[in-house]
Amino acid sequence: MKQNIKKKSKKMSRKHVLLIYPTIIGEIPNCIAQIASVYQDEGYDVTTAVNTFKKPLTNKDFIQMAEDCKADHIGISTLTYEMLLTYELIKSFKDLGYTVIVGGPHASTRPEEVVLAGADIVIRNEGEDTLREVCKFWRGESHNEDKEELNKKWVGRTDKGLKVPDEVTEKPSEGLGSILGITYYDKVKKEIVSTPARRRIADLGKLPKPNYDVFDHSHFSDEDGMVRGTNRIFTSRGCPATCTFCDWGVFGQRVTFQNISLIIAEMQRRVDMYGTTNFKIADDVFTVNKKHVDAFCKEVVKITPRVEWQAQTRAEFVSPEMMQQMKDAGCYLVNFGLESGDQETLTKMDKMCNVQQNTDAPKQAAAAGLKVYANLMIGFPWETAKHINNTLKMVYEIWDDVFLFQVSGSLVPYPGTRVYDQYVKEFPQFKDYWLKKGEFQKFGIQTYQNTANPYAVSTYYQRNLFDDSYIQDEAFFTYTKEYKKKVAEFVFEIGRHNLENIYQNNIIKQKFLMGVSKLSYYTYKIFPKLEMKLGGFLYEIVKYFRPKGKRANAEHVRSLRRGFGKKSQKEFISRRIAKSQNKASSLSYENWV
Ligand code: B12
Ligand code: SF4
Repeated sequence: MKQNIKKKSKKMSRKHVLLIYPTIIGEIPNCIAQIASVYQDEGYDVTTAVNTFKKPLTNKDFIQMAEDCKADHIGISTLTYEMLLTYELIKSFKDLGYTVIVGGPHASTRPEEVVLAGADIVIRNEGEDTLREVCKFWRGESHNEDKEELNKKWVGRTDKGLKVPDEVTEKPSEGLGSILGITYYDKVKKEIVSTPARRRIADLGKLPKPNYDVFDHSHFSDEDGMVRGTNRIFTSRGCPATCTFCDWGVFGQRVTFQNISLIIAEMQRRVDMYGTTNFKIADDVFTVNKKHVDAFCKEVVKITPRVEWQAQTRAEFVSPEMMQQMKDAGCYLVNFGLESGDQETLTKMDKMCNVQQNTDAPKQAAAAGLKVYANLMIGFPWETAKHINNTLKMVYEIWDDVFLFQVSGSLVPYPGTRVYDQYVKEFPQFKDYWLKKGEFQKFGIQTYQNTANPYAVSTYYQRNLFDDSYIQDEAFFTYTKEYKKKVAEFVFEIGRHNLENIYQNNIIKQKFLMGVSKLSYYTYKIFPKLEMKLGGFLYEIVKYFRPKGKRANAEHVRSLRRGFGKKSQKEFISRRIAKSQNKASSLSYENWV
């Protein structure tokens, strides 16, 4: 076995790390941009490998890239889906003698599993400070085979499609025991060790700037030249809430804030360097602190040229004044995590807000002239048709205030969430589903899918109305017939609402697309594969006849369809403002569009 291990050269003066984002994405992943900066500060050269819609990469490609850049070691970021592929990747790298360091949401919640899959070190939660310490200790080139030990830990896992790694790294464990926030296999103790959690990084000002120059921009650029990802900015980390369905493990409940002048300087840097002018504030709850919002709004208008931005938040953390202030400061869209219009469901999911607040917030935002997106969730195991009815009631109340309800809100029990822990005994079919081969590897990705032919991998209705397939197929939980029927009604109402807004001046198109969606819905119910085959085929035909240049990439059109296009955004807001009493807000809107 040992002779198969390819030793990495120890003589290179500068070390080289290959950072991998294995799950498909359309923008520069922020975690890799952050981690790349830390590595560079620590004296490493960095190459990145991101699995993108424009250039999908396989495990073979990642390995080739590691060989090409002569990487000393590999860093991998993990989400929960397609974990088996990531585990195969880790295994392949280990077979070749690389040392592998892993972080991200999945590794943070299931660190032992990742070590069992072969990783040398798992960095849990916020990675910057921990990685710096690991870099100091890093001596990771010698290997030791200890299959026997791993075998013991592996009991009950092999039937889930995972293989026992052949060897584990010995050296990195030396001295690692004193580094907080990591998990690794300790050769001396012969066990997996998780050191105590590290305290959250209090001063975000000390974080290095994300490095976007270590990515191939051609894989992320929009038709209008924007490099996707350079527009995502954090002004805070963490969320004070503890929703039972949310994987909030990486940042936790403590909210830490970035210094306003540093945020503005960073935004200006991105305007100057990448021409980014439309920012997405990625904070979990941007408006959690009034003073922070106030200070941000006062400063963001100083960026030249003036930028527009959007943010996401919770319903109880906004007021009419704050919405107006944000609007006047260039905000054009607020995305609310409303989740439900049923009080029992809100209480049981620990949302810590009520239906009234959920109804008021979109109204306040809309009255200020902001475009509103709203996230709803369905599929909780306690829900009945009555709960969905109540959510629909709320939907009708805010019908004119919300531009889009998002299409992917079926409950997925992420590991580490309370929903997972509370219900896994009652619904054992979803125990460790990320380790099961097949469909479970792809969950959560259909609606987001943006391949060359999206309709070959997801149904028309899932992408255009609301994706209830996990509920109808009972992928995670079981439901009554009555509930599923009500969910279908919900899907069509959400779809009708969204189509009305996206194609607001074209009733024929609205009706036609609703008809196609219904056809797609019922075809999928009876012949799921046929729907996608047919959809994929028709899509190819439409693509063939579409005038050249009209559709350079699927992502762009998707953005337009979902209302990101300036024209539809402007039309919607003008229409809504005309309806609203608050005429004043329309004036400032014109100033910045
Ligand atoms: C912005 C965002 C997106 C953006 C951009 C994603 C990106 N990766 O940049 C978009 C809209 C594209 C997106 C899509 C999706 N997202 Co998202 N997203 C987020 C959000 C709000 C912030 C992520 C982020 O940029 N954080 C900032 C960086 C710096 O933090 P980080 O990524 O956690 O990385 C730190 C550590 O984890 C660690 N680390 C991470 N990787 C590595 C690697 C190494 C080597 C090391 C040493 C350390 C390390 O160090 C980093 C610095 O501290 C999080 C929620 C949250 N607050 O974390 C959800 C979140 C990550 N998304 C989630 C999900 C489910 C999705 C989707 C699957 C949704 C869907 N149904 O399609 C897709 C997946 C797309 C994909 N392939 O990434 C879940 C993941 C849950 C899970 N267990 O898998 C989260 C946690 C939301 C939640 N609370 O449930 N998302
Ligand atoms: S408010 Fe949002 S980010 Fe915070 S715990 Fe709930 S779902 Fe997660």
